Amino acid sequence: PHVGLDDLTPEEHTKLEQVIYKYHKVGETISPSKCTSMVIQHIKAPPDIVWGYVRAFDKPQAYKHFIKSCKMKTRHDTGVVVGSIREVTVISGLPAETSIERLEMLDDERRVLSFKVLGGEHRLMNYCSVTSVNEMKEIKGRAYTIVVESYSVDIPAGNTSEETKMFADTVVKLNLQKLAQISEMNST
Ligand code: A9S
Repeated sequence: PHVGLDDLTPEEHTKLEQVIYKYHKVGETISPSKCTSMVIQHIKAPPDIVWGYVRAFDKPQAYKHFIKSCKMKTRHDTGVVVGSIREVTVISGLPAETSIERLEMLDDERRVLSFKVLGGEHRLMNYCSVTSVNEMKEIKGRAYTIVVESYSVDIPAGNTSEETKMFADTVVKLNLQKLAQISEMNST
């Protein structure tokens, strides 16, 4: 189950072990109709800058590809809180139109966000992800960040677990690359 952990140094692995165990559900048994995975991204920027993009549940298009717009479906005057629901509209060319998503966790102290797909017109039903933004301290160096993103999703009828993982991993990887790009641009 140590998906995506190969790119970590032993020090990074030790530092992330707790977070991964606690928030990214490694080792949990899941139903055969679901697919899970984890993607890791190094970012040469301080975690606060990265977290600023990740925590903005009402502006996913800032760092996510494929999203044209986002509209909050819940009241806005208290700000975005756990339970807030957004509707994202997807760019053309994908087998998707919209997605309805609820904020499940927003922990500013540990920098962890989780959301869950409630519905919409697409094939990733019950998609649920956890994103943690982790500060890594280099000895005598600058702080950098490792983002860990894990998810689980229903395997759509007619697809295999491998196909589902390939598709969702690709989207997550592209999003985390864009997150790295804009964070690094913003911190130099
Ligand atoms: O939004 C994310 O963080 C991750 C994923 C995998 C999102 C996927 C997606 O938004 C599309 C990009 C539109 C692809 C959903 C929910 C369904 C898709 O088919």
